[in-house]
Order: sequence, then C-alpha cells, then structure tokens
Amino acid sequence: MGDFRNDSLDQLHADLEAANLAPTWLYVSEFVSKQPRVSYRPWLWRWDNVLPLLMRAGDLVTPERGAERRSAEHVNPDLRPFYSTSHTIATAVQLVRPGETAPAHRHVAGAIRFAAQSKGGPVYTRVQGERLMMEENDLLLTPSWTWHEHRNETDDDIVWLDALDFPLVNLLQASIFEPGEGQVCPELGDDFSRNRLGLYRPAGWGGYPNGQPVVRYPWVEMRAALEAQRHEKGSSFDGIILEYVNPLTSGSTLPTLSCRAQLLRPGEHTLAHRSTASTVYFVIAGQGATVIAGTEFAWAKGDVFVVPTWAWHEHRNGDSDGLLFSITDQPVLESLGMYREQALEELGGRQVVVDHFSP
Ligand code: GTQ
Ligand code: FE2
Repeated sequence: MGDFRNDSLDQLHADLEAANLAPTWLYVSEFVSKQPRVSYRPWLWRWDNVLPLLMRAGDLVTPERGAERRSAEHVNPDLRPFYSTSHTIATAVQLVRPGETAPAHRHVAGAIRFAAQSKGGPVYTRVQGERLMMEENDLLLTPSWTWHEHRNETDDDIVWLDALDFPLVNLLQASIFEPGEGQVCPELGDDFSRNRLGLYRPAGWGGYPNGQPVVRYPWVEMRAALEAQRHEKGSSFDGIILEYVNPLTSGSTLPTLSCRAQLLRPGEHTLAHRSTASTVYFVIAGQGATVIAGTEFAWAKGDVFVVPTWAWHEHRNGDSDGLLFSITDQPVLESLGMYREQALEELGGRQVVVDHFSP
C-alpha cells in the first residue's frame, strides 16, 4: 500500500485481497444469492441393490466397540466428502443379527430409527436405560446426547433405517461422541416414557438430556390415523400426511428433524412445490414415482430417495396405496426463521418430465 495520489480501483482490490478483505460491491450476489444455491442433486437407492450389500456386511463385519455399527450410509454422489444424503441429513440401513448387541454410546448428533424389516419380538434400542421395541415400521427416537445400544434377542435379522443430523452438527463443528461402558444408565421399565410423559413421574427422576423425550411411535397407531383420514381431501402436495409429534413440546420429533408418514391413495397425483427444507423418503409400501426437478424417480417398497432443498417435487402414485415415511430438516429452517415454500404456478402445478432416473 503506497502512494494514494495514484490510487486505482484495481490497486484497491489487490490490497483488500492481501489484507484478507473482500469488496462487497463486487460480490454481493455471491454473499447474498437471490435463490438457494443447492450443491447436490436428487438421488435414489433401490432396496434391491442395498439389501444384498448389507447382508454381505452381516457375514463380514461385527458391530464391536470401535466399529460401533453395521450400517451403510446413503451417500449422495455430490456430498461424498461429508458422507451425507442431503446437506443436513444422513440416512443409513443398519443390520443387527440374532444375539448381537451394538454397543452403547451417545453423541451430540440426534437420531431416529424406522424399523424397515422386523418380525417383532425382543429386538430393541435401549435409550437412556429404556427398551424401545421395534416392530415393523415403528419409529423410535434417540435424541441428542441420549445413551443408546441396539440388541436383537430374536432368531431373525432386523434391518432398519437410521436418520441422523450429523451433517448439520458437523457443519456447526459441534460433534462430540462418547463410548459407553457397561451399564451406562439405570434400567427403566419398558414403555417407561410412554406411560410417564403424561401426568405422573417418579419423584427425583432426572429428566431427559436437553428435555428431549425418548419415544416409540407404533406403526399400528400411525397407520390407523392415516386410514381414518383416507376420505378427506388431504394436502394437494402430499395426500394424507401426518407429522409425528414430540409429546413434551408438541413440536417436531427432534429439534433438527421432523418425521412424517403419508398415504397416497390409488392413482393420486399431487401438485409440485418446493421449500427451503430438504427431505429423505423411505417407501413403506406401494409403487409409484416422484418427479424431482424434472426427473422422474420410480420407487417401490424399501427404496430411499432424497429431495434437495428448493427442488420442485410431486408424487404420482400407482394403483395401490402408497405409504411413504420421510425425514425433513424443516424444523431447523423454521426455528431460525428461514423456512420458505412455493407452489408451482405454471402448467397447472405439475412439472414437465425431462428425464427418468437410473443410478
Ligand atoms: O445406530 O447409533 O448409521 O451412531 C450412524 C451413527 C447409526 C447408531 C448410524 C450411529 C448409529
Ligand atoms: Fe449412535
């Protein structure tokens, strides 16, 4: 930085850069973009491709301390360095074989499990000392910093879908992980939380970490609740859709992740919308397609697909009931005042299909 009498804009730009400063007047649209800049595409993982790989891991990998879990993460090809499915959500399929225990640990990242393939019986995640049984399509929560271990005391394999917020936690550079040793919390009776979330609790009970309750949501109840609404109009974007509720706050399941189940009726074709939230879907039952940003993603039972932030999407169901489970980061955007949503106004609210997805 020398003689200011001969100063020039070029010289100023060079000097700003050398001083680790940036001229907003050049880059304002980089800093504050007009539309979300989304760095990854929609993707789909077919159950028929994923399951055989997980079963091979069943023969070659044991969920011991250190390895911790036998699960395969759904890695978006555009998010490889972060191993995540959307920019905030990581889902995985996990296998626990008969007699196995995946050891206790806890982490700042919050997680949910959705029992994709279970024959029922004594197979559970023990969360803060409480056994949460996993019947098929049940949802269970392991909120941030709760101790959790998985155990299968049945004669059948169990496979479930994990969803964690670790990509968001890592973006915030706030991840902490702690392995458990032996009995990390006192054993509580089964369904302790289910029975105690209401009016009564043991005097002196220490409460939940961060006030986040340990909950199991039985599928039979959710399925019945969806069925009860079958003949209602529902959402023009989502058919009959219900959100799982945190019974203490009546907000989302976790502060970072909301879970939903939806019923698409035979032949139902919804309208396209988009939002500043990203969503990962798991197909519980049925056959259909979701058009995401102009590409048609055909789906069937067990498939997992991701709708990135700001991507137009609409569902086109086949001729039987379509049942979708989904996990969205919408509560993050909402709690920060950043949630925006749009309906597609052109073309009667539906996209033009320009491509069909194949991996
Ligand atoms: O089951 O606790 O897929 O901690 C990734 C991290 C599962 C688990 C994953 C985990 C778990
Ligand atoms: Fe975990």
